[in-house]
Amino acid sequence: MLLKKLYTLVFIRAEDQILLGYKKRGFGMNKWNGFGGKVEANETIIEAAARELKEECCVDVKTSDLKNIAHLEFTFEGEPTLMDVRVFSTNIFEGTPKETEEMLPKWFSIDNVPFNDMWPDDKIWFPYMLSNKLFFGHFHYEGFDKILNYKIEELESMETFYANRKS
Ligand code: UAN
Repeated sequence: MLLKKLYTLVFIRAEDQILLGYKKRGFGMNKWNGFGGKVEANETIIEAAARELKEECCVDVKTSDLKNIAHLEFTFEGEPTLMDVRVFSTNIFEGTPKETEEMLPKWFSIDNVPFNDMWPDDKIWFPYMLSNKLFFGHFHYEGFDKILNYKIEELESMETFYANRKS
């Protein structure tokens, strides 16, 4: 039995640029990634996505402007938890990204994503995101550096994916 934990991950896009944050502490430290974290008990997933973005890089988004573009799952050999990560994207935002205690934000050209300083799975699913596809991915790790196996598929719609998924 796997214990599922719900997370958000937000990417801000502007023309051919993507905003990433360098994680300064905690899980994923010293890696570039989108902005996100755990969904709290008192909020919806999309509220958590907007809240984490604001907390981590001081950028405001309206929840209605966040588009759910992917569902990612991560499991780790010998670990009882499944990380259920809801991925969102938008190009509508307010404010200038600012460094916080958690993240150092930086714009990257979509042709120059720093994959060598990111989670190994990002190389596999970023091409889906950058070509505006909807997708599902499951990655099973040994430790934090080695992907033992994975599955990735393009989706027709997120609504259909969630409607057909058994919890
Ligand atoms: O890109 C990611 N890869 C990511 N984003 C949020 N979390 C928790 C993530 N985990 C991985 N790989 C384990």
